[in-house]
Amino acid sequence: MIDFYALTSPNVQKIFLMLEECGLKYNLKPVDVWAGQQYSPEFLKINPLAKVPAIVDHDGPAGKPYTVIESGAILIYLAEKTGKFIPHDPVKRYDTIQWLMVQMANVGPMFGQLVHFSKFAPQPQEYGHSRYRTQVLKLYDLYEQRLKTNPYVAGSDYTIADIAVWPWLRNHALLGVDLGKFPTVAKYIETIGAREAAKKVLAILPTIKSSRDNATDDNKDKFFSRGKYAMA
Ligand SMILES: N[C@@H](CCC(=O)N[C@@H](CS)C(=O)NCC(=O)O)C(=O)O
Repeated sequence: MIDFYALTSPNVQKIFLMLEECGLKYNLKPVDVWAGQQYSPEFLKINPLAKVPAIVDHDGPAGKPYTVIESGAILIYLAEKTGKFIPHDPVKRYDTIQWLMVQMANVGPMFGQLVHFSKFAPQPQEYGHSRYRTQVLKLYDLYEQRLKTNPYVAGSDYTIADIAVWPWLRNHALLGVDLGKFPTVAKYIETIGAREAAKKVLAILPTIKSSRDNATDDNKDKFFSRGKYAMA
C-alpha cells in the first residue's frame, strides 16, 4: 500500500494520474498547504521541503517502507516499480526521461510563476507577468511543434512524460492561454483527458477539501514566503 500526501495542484495531479493508470492501491493523506499543514513536524519528517506530492511506499525496495518526494522522482519510481509508462528500449527510455525533465525544469516553474504573478502577487506586476507569460507561451509552442510529429511527448508511446505535462497544459484557462493558437496541444489534452484514469482523477479532485479560497492572509504570506516570512 502507498500513502499519498496530496492536495489538488498540477504536481499532485500527475501522481493521482500515475497511481490510477497503474491500478495501484493508495491511501490519500490530504495535506492542506493553504492551512500550513505542510509545516507540521509529522509531514516535515516525510518531506523536509514542505511540499506535496510525497509518497511512502510500504512495500518499497527490499520490501521495506520507502519515501519519495518530488513529482518527477515519484513518477520514475512508480514507473520502475510497475514496469509501466517508461519504455525498456534505451532510446525511447531516455527520450521519456528528457521530456520528463523538460516538464520538471521548465513547465512547472514557469507556469507556477505565471499563476503567482497573475493571481497572487499583491499589486499589478507588469514585468513578472510579461516575463512568465512569454515563457509559458514559448513552452506551449514547444509542445505544439513536438506533438505535430509525435502522438505523445516522448514519441510513439504514452509515458510518464505525458503524465507529467497533461495536468499543466490543461490549465490553459487559468494561465490565460488561448488554446485556439495551439490546436495540436488542444487535441492532445482531450485525448489524455478521455483515458479512464484521467476521468477518475478529474472526479476525485473536487472531493478534496482545500482552504485555498479562504486561506488567511498569514497562511498566504507563509505559503509565498513573504511579509514577515521573507528572509531577504
Ligand atoms: N518540484 C516539486 C514542486 C511541488 C510543489 O510546489 N508543491 C506545492 C503544491 S501547491 C506545495 O506543496 N507548496 C507548499 C509550499 O510551498 O509551502 C514537485 O514537482 O513535486
